[in-house]
Amino acid sequence: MYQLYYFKGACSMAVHIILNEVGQDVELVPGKDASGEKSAELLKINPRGQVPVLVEGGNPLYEGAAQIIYLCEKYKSDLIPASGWERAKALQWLMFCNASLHPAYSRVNILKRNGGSDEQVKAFRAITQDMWDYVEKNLKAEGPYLCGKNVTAADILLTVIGHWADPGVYTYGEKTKELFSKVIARPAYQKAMAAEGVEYKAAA
Ligand SMILES: N[C@@H](CCC(=O)N[C@@H](CS)C(=O)NCC(=O)O)C(=O)O
Repeated sequence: MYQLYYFKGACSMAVHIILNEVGQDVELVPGKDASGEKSAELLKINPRGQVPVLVEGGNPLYEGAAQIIYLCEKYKSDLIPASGWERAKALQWLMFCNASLHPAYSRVNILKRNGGSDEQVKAFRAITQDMWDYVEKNLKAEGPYLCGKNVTAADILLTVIGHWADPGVYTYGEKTKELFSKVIARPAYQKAMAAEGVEYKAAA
C-alpha cells in the first residue's frame, strides 16, 4: 500500500485523488501535528518540510507532478495520455498548474507571512489572476477541460488549487467554474475530500 504525507486540501490532495482514480489504497500520513506544526515524521522523510511525499515500499518520491505522472503511467490511466500530442498537452497543463500557478499562490502566502505590504500582495495577486484569466480563455477556445473534451490530471490539480483562496480573492470565469464542478463531482475527488475532511462551501 502507498503512504502519502499530506496537508488537508493542499497540493497533496491531487495525488490522493489520482490514487483513488487508479484504484489504489493509500495510508494518509498527516504532515502536521496536533498543534498545526510540521510533524517530526514529515521532517524526517522530507527535511524540506513539504508535501506531498509518496512512499512506495519504503521509498519516498517527491514532487507532486512526478508522483502523478508515475501513478498514471504505472496504472495506465488516461488522465495522462500515453503518447503523442495528447500527452504533450496534458503535461503542459499539469506543469502550468504545478510550476506556474501553485508557486504564484506560494509567493502571496510567503509575502503575507513576512510582512509584505498590501501593494506587494496586490501586485502578486494580479499575476495570479492573470493566470486564471488565461485558463478561462483557453477553456472558451477548447473546453470543457484544459485539454479539450477529455479530463486529465491537470484538471484535478487545477481544481484543488482553485479552492485555496478565500471566496472573492480571485475571479473565475464561467467555464472555469463549470470545470471545477465537473471535477469535484468525480467519485475519486469526493472520496479524497471526505477522507481529508475537506469541505468546499461554494464553487470557488
Ligand atoms: N513543487 C512542490 C511544491 C510542494 C509545496 O509547495 N507544497 C506545499 C503544500 S501545497 C507545502 O508543503 N508547503 C509548506 C512549505 O513549503 O513549507 C511539489 O509539487 O511537490
